[in-house]
Amino acid sequence: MTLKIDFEALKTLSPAEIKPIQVLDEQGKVVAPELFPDLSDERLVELFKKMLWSRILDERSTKLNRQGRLGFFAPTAGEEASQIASEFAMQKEDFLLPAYRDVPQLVMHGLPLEKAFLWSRGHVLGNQYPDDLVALPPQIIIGAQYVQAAGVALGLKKKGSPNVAYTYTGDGGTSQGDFYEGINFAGAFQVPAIFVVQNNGYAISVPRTVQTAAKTLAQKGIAAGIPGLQVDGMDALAVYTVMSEARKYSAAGNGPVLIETLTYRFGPHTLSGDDPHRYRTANEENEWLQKDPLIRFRTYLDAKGLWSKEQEEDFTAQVNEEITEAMKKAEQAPKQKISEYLKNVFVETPQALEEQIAKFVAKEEE
Ligand SMILES: Cc1ncc(C[n+]2csc(CCOP(=O)(O)OP(=O)(O)O)c2C)c(N)n1
Repeated sequence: MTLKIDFEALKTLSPAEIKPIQVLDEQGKVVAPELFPDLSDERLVELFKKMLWSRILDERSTKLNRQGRLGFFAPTAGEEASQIASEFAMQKEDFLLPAYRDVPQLVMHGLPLEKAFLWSRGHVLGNQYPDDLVALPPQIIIGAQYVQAAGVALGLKKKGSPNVAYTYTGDGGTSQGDFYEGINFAGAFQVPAIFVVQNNGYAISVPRTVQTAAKTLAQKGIAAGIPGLQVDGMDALAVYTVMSEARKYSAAGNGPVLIETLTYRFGPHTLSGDDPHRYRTANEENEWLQKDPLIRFRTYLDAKGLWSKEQEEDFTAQVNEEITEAMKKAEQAPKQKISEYLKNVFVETPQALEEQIAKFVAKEEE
Protein backbone atom coordinates (compact mmCIF):
# COMPACT_ATOMS: atom_id res chain seq x y z
CA MET A 1 0.00 0.00 0.00
CA THR A 2 1.50 3.33 -1.03
CA LEU A 3 0.17 6.38 0.73
CA LYS A 4 0.61 10.09 0.06
CA ILE A 5 0.84 10.73 3.80
CA ASP A 6 3.23 9.05 6.27
CA PHE A 7 0.80 8.35 9.12
CA GLU A 8 3.34 6.46 11.22
CA ALA A 9 5.57 9.56 11.28
CA LEU A 10 2.60 11.65 12.45
CA LYS A 11 2.34 9.59 15.64
CA THR A 12 5.40 11.27 17.11
CA LEU A 13 5.17 14.87 15.85
CA SER A 14 5.67 17.67 18.35
CA PRO A 15 2.89 20.30 18.50
CA ALA A 16 5.14 22.87 16.77
CA GLU A 17 5.55 20.54 13.77
CA ILE A 18 1.80 20.24 13.11
CA LYS A 19 0.91 22.38 10.07
CA PRO A 20 -2.35 22.40 8.10
CA ILE A 21 -2.20 20.46 4.83
CA GLN A 22 -3.40 22.46 1.80
CA VAL A 23 -3.80 21.54 -1.87
CA LEU A 24 -5.69 24.57 -3.27
CA ASP A 25 -4.76 28.03 -2.05
CA GLU A 26 -7.28 30.85 -1.59
CA GLN A 27 -6.94 31.84 -5.26
CA GLY A 28 -7.84 28.31 -6.39
CA LYS A 29 -4.24 27.44 -7.43
CA VAL A 30 -2.75 24.00 -6.75
CA VAL A 31 0.07 24.42 -4.22
CA ALA A 32 0.79 20.76 -3.46
CA PRO A 33 0.48 18.69 -6.67
CA GLU A 34 1.81 15.59 -4.90
CA LEU A 35 -1.27 15.65 -2.67
CA PHE A 36 -3.78 16.26 -5.47
CA PRO A 37 -6.59 13.69 -5.04
CA ASP A 38 -6.99 10.68 -7.34
CA LEU A 39 -10.25 11.96 -8.82
CA SER A 40 -11.27 12.24 -12.49
CA ASP A 41 -12.62 15.54 -13.83
CA GLU A 42 -16.16 14.11 -13.59
CA ARG A 43 -15.67 13.18 -9.93
CA LEU A 44 -14.23 16.63 -9.16
CA VAL A 45 -17.36 18.22 -10.62
CA GLU A 46 -19.51 15.76 -8.67
CA LEU A 47 -17.75 16.79 -5.45
CA PHE A 48 -18.35 20.47 -6.21
CA LYS A 49 -22.04 19.79 -6.94
CA LYS A 50 -22.44 18.05 -3.57
CA MET A 51 -20.93 21.09 -1.85
CA LEU A 52 -23.26 23.41 -3.74
CA TRP A 53 -26.18 21.14 -2.84
CA SER A 54 -25.20 21.46 0.82
CA ARG A 55 -25.02 25.28 0.61
CA ILE A 56 -28.47 25.43 -1.01
CA LEU A 57 -29.84 23.02 1.60
CA ASP A 58 -28.46 25.28 4.32
CA GLU A 59 -30.14 28.38 2.84
CA ARG A 60 -33.46 26.62 2.32
CA SER A 61 -33.41 24.96 5.76
CA THR A 62 -32.85 28.35 7.36
CA LYS A 63 -35.93 29.74 5.59
CA LEU A 64 -38.01 26.65 6.37
CA ASN A 65 -37.05 26.96 10.02
CA ARG A 66 -38.05 30.64 10.06
CA GLN A 67 -41.40 29.67 8.53
CA GLY A 68 -41.93 27.17 11.37
CA ARG A 69 -41.79 24.21 8.98
CA LEU A 70 -38.53 22.81 10.41
CA GLY A 71 -37.48 22.43 14.03
CA PHE A 72 -33.88 22.08 15.21
CA PHE A 73 -31.31 23.27 12.67
CA ALA A 74 -27.55 23.80 12.97
CA PRO A 75 -26.28 25.84 9.98
CA THR A 76 -23.51 24.35 7.84
CA ALA A 77 -22.51 27.14 5.39
CA GLY A 78 -18.72 27.53 5.41
CA GLU A 79 -18.12 23.92 6.50
CA GLU A 80 -18.80 22.26 3.12
CA ALA A 81 -15.21 21.28 2.39
CA SER A 82 -14.83 19.75 5.83
CA GLN A 83 -18.16 17.91 5.74
CA ILE A 84 -18.81 17.04 2.11
CA ALA A 85 -15.26 16.29 0.94
CA SER A 86 -14.70 14.02 3.95
CA GLU A 87 -17.95 12.13 3.28
CA PHE A 88 -17.05 11.94 -0.43
CA ALA A 89 -13.94 9.93 0.49
CA MET A 90 -15.91 7.25 2.33
CA GLN A 91 -17.74 4.12 1.20
CA LYS A 92 -21.44 3.33 1.59
CA GLU A 93 -20.60 0.39 3.88
CA ASP A 94 -18.45 2.54 6.21
CA PHE A 95 -20.23 3.29 9.48
CA LEU A 96 -21.13 6.97 9.96
CA LEU A 97 -21.72 8.42 13.45
CA PRO A 98 -22.68 12.06 12.83
CA ALA A 99 -23.18 14.96 15.23
CA TYR A 100 -26.14 17.37 14.98
CA ARG A 101 -24.39 19.59 12.38
CA ASP A 102 -23.56 16.63 10.12
CA VAL A 103 -26.93 16.10 8.47
CA PRO A 104 -25.52 16.76 4.94
CA GLN A 105 -23.09 13.83 5.29
CA LEU A 106 -25.91 11.64 6.57
CA VAL A 107 -28.11 12.45 3.56
CA MET A 108 -25.16 11.85 1.24
CA HIS A 109 -24.58 8.54 2.99
CA GLY A 110 -28.15 7.46 2.15
CA LEU A 111 -30.72 9.06 4.46
CA PRO A 112 -33.68 10.27 2.37
CA LEU A 113 -33.90 14.06 2.72
CA GLU A 114 -37.50 13.96 3.96
CA LYS A 115 -36.29 11.81 6.86
CA ALA A 116 -33.68 14.43 7.75
CA PHE A 117 -36.48 17.02 7.80
CA LEU A 118 -38.59 14.73 10.00
CA TRP A 119 -35.65 14.34 12.40
CA SER A 120 -35.42 18.12 12.60
CA ARG A 121 -39.13 18.21 13.46
CA GLY A 122 -38.62 15.65 16.24
CA HIS A 123 -40.69 13.05 14.41
CA VAL A 124 -40.08 9.39 15.23
CA LEU A 125 -40.10 8.48 11.51
CA GLY A 126 -36.97 10.62 11.13
CA ASN A 127 -35.10 8.01 13.17
CA GLN A 128 -36.30 4.96 11.24
CA TYR A 129 -33.59 4.30 8.68
CA PRO A 130 -33.48 2.36 5.40
CA ASP A 131 -32.03 -1.14 5.97
CA ASP A 132 -28.96 -0.43 3.86
CA LEU A 133 -28.02 2.84 5.60
CA VAL A 134 -24.93 2.21 7.74
CA ALA A 135 -25.24 5.07 10.20
CA LEU A 136 -26.65 6.17 13.54
CA PRO A 137 -28.93 9.21 13.96
CA PRO A 138 -27.18 12.56 14.62
CA GLN A 139 -25.86 12.80 18.17
CA ILE A 140 -26.76 15.88 20.22
CA ILE A 141 -24.64 14.88 23.24
CA ILE A 142 -21.24 16.26 22.27
CA GLY A 143 -18.35 13.82 22.61
CA ALA A 144 -20.62 10.78 23.02
CA GLN A 145 -20.34 9.78 19.38
CA TYR A 146 -16.56 9.35 19.84
CA VAL A 147 -17.10 6.61 22.42
CA GLN A 148 -19.75 4.98 20.24
CA ALA A 149 -17.50 5.17 17.16
CA ALA A 150 -14.66 3.46 19.05
CA GLY A 151 -17.08 0.67 20.02
CA VAL A 152 -18.50 0.32 16.52
CA ALA A 153 -14.96 0.19 15.11
CA LEU A 154 -14.03 -2.56 17.58
CA GLY A 155 -17.07 -4.48 16.35
CA LEU A 156 -15.92 -4.05 12.73
CA LYS A 157 -12.45 -5.29 13.65
CA LYS A 158 -13.80 -8.36 15.46
CA LYS A 159 -15.99 -9.19 12.47
CA GLY A 160 -13.01 -8.89 10.12
CA SER A 161 -14.87 -6.21 8.17
CA PRO A 162 -12.97 -4.27 5.46
CA ASN A 163 -14.80 -1.08 6.52
CA VAL A 164 -14.17 1.72 8.98
CA ALA A 165 -16.28 3.74 11.43
CA TYR A 166 -16.04 7.52 11.13
CA THR A 167 -17.39 10.27 13.29
CA TYR A 168 -17.41 14.03 13.72
CA THR A 169 -17.23 16.43 16.61
CA GLY A 170 -16.45 20.12 16.94
CA ASP A 171 -13.55 21.85 18.70
CA GLY A 172 -15.76 22.13 21.80
CA GLY A 173 -16.33 18.39 21.70
CA THR A 174 -12.61 17.79 22.25
CA SER A 175 -12.93 19.35 25.73
CA GLN A 176 -15.31 16.56 26.76
CA GLY A 177 -14.24 13.52 28.77
CA ASP A 178 -15.91 11.23 26.24
CA PHE A 179 -13.61 12.52 23.52
CA TYR A 180 -10.47 11.38 25.39
CA GLU A 181 -12.06 8.10 26.40
CA GLY A 182 -13.06 7.38 22.80
CA ILE A 183 -9.70 8.10 21.20
CA ASN A 184 -7.75 6.38 23.97
CA PHE A 185 -9.83 3.22 23.60
CA ALA A 186 -9.52 3.33 19.81
CA GLY A 187 -5.73 3.70 20.07
CA ALA A 188 -5.39 0.98 22.69
CA PHE A 189 -7.42 -1.50 20.62
CA GLN A 190 -6.07 -0.29 17.24
CA VAL A 191 -9.56 -0.13 15.74
CA PRO A 192 -10.50 1.08 12.25
CA ALA A 193 -11.92 4.49 13.22
CA ILE A 194 -11.52 7.94 11.67
CA PHE A 195 -12.17 10.79 14.07
CA VAL A 196 -12.87 14.15 12.46
CA VAL A 197 -12.64 17.28 14.61
CA GLN A 198 -14.31 20.14 12.79
CA ASN A 199 -12.58 23.10 14.39
CA ASN A 200 -14.83 26.04 13.51
CA GLY A 201 -13.27 28.16 16.23
CA TYR A 202 -16.15 28.22 18.70
CA ALA A 203 -18.15 26.00 21.03
CA ILE A 204 -21.30 28.09 20.67
CA SER A 205 -19.79 31.40 21.92
CA VAL A 206 -16.63 30.07 23.61
CA PRO A 207 -13.47 30.58 21.49
CA ARG A 208 -11.20 27.61 20.99
CA THR A 209 -8.29 29.25 22.85
CA VAL A 210 -10.43 29.45 25.99
CA GLN A 211 -11.54 25.81 25.76
CA THR A 212 -8.06 24.28 25.86
CA ALA A 213 -4.43 25.29 26.37
CA ALA A 214 -3.37 22.81 23.67
CA LYS A 215 -1.87 24.53 20.60
CA THR A 216 -3.70 22.23 18.17
CA LEU A 217 -6.49 19.69 18.50
CA ALA A 218 -4.64 17.24 16.22
CA GLN A 219 -2.02 16.72 18.95
CA LYS A 220 -4.69 15.25 21.20
CA GLY A 221 -4.70 12.25 18.86
CA ILE A 222 -0.93 11.93 19.18
CA ALA A 223 -1.34 11.82 22.98
CA ALA A 224 -3.49 8.73 22.47
CA GLY A 225 -0.82 7.15 20.25
CA ILE A 226 -2.74 7.69 17.03
CA PRO A 227 -1.74 9.80 14.03
CA GLY A 228 -3.17 13.31 14.32
CA LEU A 229 -3.06 15.85 11.52
CA GLN A 230 -4.41 19.26 10.60
CA VAL A 231 -5.93 20.14 7.26
CA ASP A 232 -7.16 23.39 5.72
CA GLY A 233 -10.85 22.77 6.26
CA MET A 234 -11.85 25.32 3.60
CA ASP A 235 -9.98 23.34 0.93
CA ALA A 236 -12.10 20.48 -0.42
CA LEU A 237 -9.21 18.83 -2.27
CA ALA A 238 -6.99 18.74 0.80
CA VAL A 239 -9.79 17.36 2.97
CA TYR A 240 -10.58 14.69 0.38
CA THR A 241 -6.95 13.56 0.12
CA VAL A 242 -6.42 13.44 3.86
CA MET A 243 -9.66 11.58 4.49
CA SER A 244 -9.23 9.01 1.72
CA GLU A 245 -5.61 8.35 2.71
CA ALA A 246 -6.65 8.00 6.36
CA ARG A 247 -9.39 5.59 5.28
CA LYS A 248 -6.91 3.41 3.36
CA TYR A 249 -4.49 3.40 6.28
CA SER A 250 -7.13 2.56 8.87
CA ALA A 251 -9.00 -0.04 6.77
CA ALA A 252 -5.65 -1.83 6.21
CA GLY A 253 -5.52 -2.62 9.94
CA ASN A 254 -3.18 0.16 11.08
CA GLY A 255 -5.54 1.61 13.71
CA PRO A 256 -7.37 4.93 14.00
CA VAL A 257 -6.56 8.42 12.66
CA LEU A 258 -7.60 11.83 13.99
CA ILE A 259 -8.09 14.70 11.53
CA GLU A 260 -8.52 18.32 12.63
CA THR A 261 -10.17 20.43 9.90
CA LEU A 262 -9.67 24.20 10.26
CA THR A 263 -13.01 25.63 9.25
CA TYR A 264 -15.66 28.24 10.09
CA ARG A 265 -19.42 28.40 10.28
CA PHE A 266 -20.65 31.50 8.52
CA GLY A 267 -23.97 31.49 10.39
CA PRO A 268 -25.05 31.13 14.01
CA HIS A 269 -24.43 28.01 16.12
CA THR A 270 -28.06 26.92 15.69
CA LEU A 271 -31.25 28.74 14.81
CA SER A 272 -32.44 28.43 18.41
CA GLY A 273 -31.48 31.99 19.39
CA ASP A 274 -27.68 32.27 18.98
CA ASP A 275 -26.36 35.66 17.78
CA PRO A 276 -22.71 35.27 16.64
CA HIS A 277 -22.26 39.06 16.42
CA ARG A 278 -22.17 39.13 20.21
CA TYR A 279 -18.94 37.13 20.30
CA ARG A 280 -17.31 37.51 16.83
CA THR A 281 -16.06 40.63 15.07
CA ALA A 282 -17.15 41.61 11.55
CA ASN A 283 -13.45 41.63 10.59
CA GLU A 284 -12.99 38.03 11.61
CA GLU A 285 -16.13 36.96 9.75
CA ASN A 286 -15.00 38.80 6.61
CA GLU A 287 -11.60 37.16 6.72
CA TRP A 288 -13.20 33.71 6.75
CA LEU A 289 -15.69 34.63 4.04
CA GLN A 290 -12.66 35.19 1.76
CA LYS A 291 -11.78 31.52 2.31
CA ASP A 292 -15.23 30.29 1.20
CA PRO A 293 -14.68 26.65 0.13
CA LEU A 294 -17.14 26.91 -2.74
CA ILE A 295 -15.59 30.01 -4.29
CA ARG A 296 -12.10 28.52 -4.09
CA PHE A 297 -13.11 25.23 -5.69
CA ARG A 298 -15.32 26.93 -8.29
CA THR A 299 -12.39 29.16 -9.34
CA TYR A 300 -10.28 26.06 -9.88
CA LEU A 301 -12.97 24.26 -11.92
CA ASP A 302 -13.75 27.42 -13.93
CA ALA A 303 -10.10 27.80 -14.92
CA LYS A 304 -10.13 24.18 -16.15
CA GLY A 305 -13.33 24.74 -18.16
CA LEU A 306 -15.16 22.18 -16.01
CA TRP A 307 -17.93 24.39 -14.60
CA SER A 308 -20.03 27.29 -15.89
CA LYS A 309 -22.63 29.80 -14.75
CA GLU A 310 -25.30 28.00 -16.78
CA GLN A 311 -24.49 24.65 -15.18
CA GLU A 312 -24.70 26.29 -11.77
CA GLU A 313 -28.11 27.83 -12.54
CA ASP A 314 -29.56 24.56 -13.83
CA PHE A 315 -28.20 22.58 -10.91
CA THR A 316 -29.45 25.14 -8.36
CA ALA A 317 -32.99 24.99 -9.82
CA GLN A 318 -32.91 21.18 -9.71
CA VAL A 319 -31.77 21.09 -6.07
CA ASN A 320 -34.41 23.61 -5.04
CA GLU A 321 -37.05 21.43 -6.66
CA GLU A 322 -35.78 18.33 -4.82
CA ILE A 323 -35.85 20.17 -1.50
CA THR A 324 -39.40 21.37 -2.10
CA GLU A 325 -40.50 17.80 -2.87
CA ALA A 326 -38.76 16.38 0.21
CA MET A 327 -40.39 19.01 2.44
CA LYS A 328 -43.81 18.18 0.98
CA LYS A 329 -43.25 14.49 1.77
CA ALA A 330 -42.15 15.32 5.34
CA GLU A 331 -45.27 17.42 5.83
CA GLN A 332 -47.45 14.53 4.70
CA ALA A 333 -46.17 12.28 7.50
CA PRO A 334 -48.86 11.39 10.08
CA LYS A 335 -48.94 13.70 13.08
CA GLN A 336 -46.52 12.52 15.76
CA LYS A 337 -48.21 10.66 18.62
CA ILE A 338 -46.50 10.33 21.98
CA SER A 339 -47.57 6.68 22.16
CA GLU A 340 -45.77 5.97 18.87
CA TYR A 341 -42.69 7.69 20.17
CA LEU A 342 -42.63 5.59 23.34
CA LYS A 343 -43.07 2.37 21.39
CA ASN A 344 -39.70 2.95 19.75
CA VAL A 345 -37.61 3.14 22.92
CA PHE A 346 -37.03 -0.61 23.53
CA VAL A 347 -37.14 -3.73 21.37
CA GLU A 348 -39.11 -5.46 24.16
CA THR A 349 -41.23 -2.87 25.94
CA PRO A 350 -40.95 -3.04 29.77
CA GLN A 351 -44.18 -3.15 31.77
CA ALA A 352 -43.87 0.39 33.19
CA LEU A 353 -43.61 1.76 29.68
CA GLU A 354 -46.50 -0.44 28.47
CA GLU A 355 -48.65 1.30 31.09
CA GLN A 356 -47.56 4.75 29.93
CA ILE A 357 -48.21 3.83 26.31
CA ALA A 358 -51.71 2.60 27.20
CA LYS A 359 -52.40 5.90 29.00
CA PHE A 360 -51.30 7.97 26.00
CA VAL A 361 -53.23 5.78 23.54
CA ALA A 362 -56.39 6.36 25.63
CA LYS A 363 -55.75 10.14 25.65
CA GLU A 364 -55.04 10.22 21.91
CA GLU A 365 -58.33 8.40 21.23
CA GLU A 366 -60.36 10.93 23.25
C1 LIG B 1 -22.47 16.69 26.83
C2 LIG B 1 -23.03 17.98 26.33
N1 LIG B 1 -22.74 19.13 27.00
C3 LIG B 1 -23.23 20.32 26.57
C4 LIG B 1 -24.05 20.37 25.47
C5 LIG B 1 -24.60 21.70 24.98
N2 LIG B 1 -23.92 22.08 23.73
C6 LIG B 1 -24.51 21.90 22.55
S1 LIG B 1 -23.53 22.34 21.29
C7 LIG B 1 -22.29 22.83 22.31
C8 LIG B 1 -21.01 23.38 21.75
C9 LIG B 1 -20.38 22.45 20.76
O1 LIG B 1 -19.31 23.07 20.11
P1 LIG B 1 -18.39 22.28 19.13
O2 LIG B 1 -18.08 20.91 19.67
O3 LIG B 1 -17.24 23.15 18.81
O4 LIG B 1 -19.30 22.00 17.85
P2 LIG B 1 -19.94 22.97 16.78
O5 LIG B 1 -21.40 23.10 17.17
O6 LIG B 1 -19.22 24.26 16.80
O7 LIG B 1 -19.85 22.28 15.45
C10 LIG B 1 -22.66 22.63 23.64
C11 LIG B 1 -21.81 22.96 24.79
C12 LIG B 1 -24.32 19.14 24.79
N3 LIG B 1 -25.07 19.09 23.69
N4 LIG B 1 -23.79 17.98 25.24
